[in-house]
Amino acid sequence: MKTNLSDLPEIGVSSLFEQDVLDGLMQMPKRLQSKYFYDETGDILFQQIMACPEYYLTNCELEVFSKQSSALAERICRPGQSFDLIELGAGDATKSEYLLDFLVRSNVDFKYLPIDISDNILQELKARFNKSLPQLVVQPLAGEYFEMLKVATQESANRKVIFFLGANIGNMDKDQAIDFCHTLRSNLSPGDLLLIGFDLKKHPRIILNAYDDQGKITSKFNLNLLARINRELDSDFDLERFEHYQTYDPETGASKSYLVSLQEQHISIKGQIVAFAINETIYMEVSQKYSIEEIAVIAQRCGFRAGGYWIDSKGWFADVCWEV
Ligand code: AVJ
Repeated sequence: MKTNLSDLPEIGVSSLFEQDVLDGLMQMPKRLQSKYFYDETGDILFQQIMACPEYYLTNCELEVFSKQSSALAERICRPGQSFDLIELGAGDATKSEYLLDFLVRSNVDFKYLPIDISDNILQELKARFNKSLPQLVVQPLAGEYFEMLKVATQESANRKVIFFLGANIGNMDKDQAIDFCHTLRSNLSPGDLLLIGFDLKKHPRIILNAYDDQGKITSKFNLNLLARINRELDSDFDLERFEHYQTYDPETGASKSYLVSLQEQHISIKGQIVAFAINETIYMEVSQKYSIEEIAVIAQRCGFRAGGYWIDSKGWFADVCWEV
């Protein structure tokens, strides 16, 4: 049994989660960080989102991986050279599974290192792969992307292939995405590869609907962060008094989610009082959309060489390969 620092009973010390929550709710305008969505309930809700008819992203990327796995494999492998396949934000790895399966069946020599903030989902993933792909070496790393990437790098000198799929990069705004890719670049060596999944700009209504589903799962997903704060930071949010509100701006490509306070209210979190005005918002998450041209600019600015891209048949989602 692995213990997280945040699980330990505190002795006057506050967890990073507590600091980030209080910090964000003291800001004007208020905000919370979307990386905290993924507790046990959040993982389940996100899996339900991926199964929503409106949430096209997963199916589009699945199509790329299922129909073009041999082309992807060819791009990734070097004859006679083993490598480490490191997946950032692996989640349940439904997309990469196709390729992993293909690589294993082609007797490619590689190790799979999934990195995720959720230790819970990684344990599930490992158990599943041990059964379905017993020959695959899986070494899960639970934690923040760059901390875990350092751990992975210290342990082996193999060529690295980094996967950052599922439009996880969309949870950063454009400037943060560029910083992130820059940092990634500086952690890689010549010969290493990066494969990133970008959600593309498309009809604004399709994007808005993907984050404002009829079944209200996205709303539950957002509200679950308040429930998590209630559970872990003994606060008293009443989820009925907040409402999910989604926007999409076709000019910037940013789809943002908010929770709106439906009344004036005071919330106590770890003994601190946070005041909400009626209609005051908490900015929860950005899901940034890109054009192929914008993606090419990011690669160039971060010092990567473009190494091809794969797009689904609708033209809605791109997996892009960059070389160091
Ligand atoms: C996991 C970041 C790709 O932004 O599309 C889905 C998260 N939030 N619905 C996304 C999410 C609301 C998702 N990513």
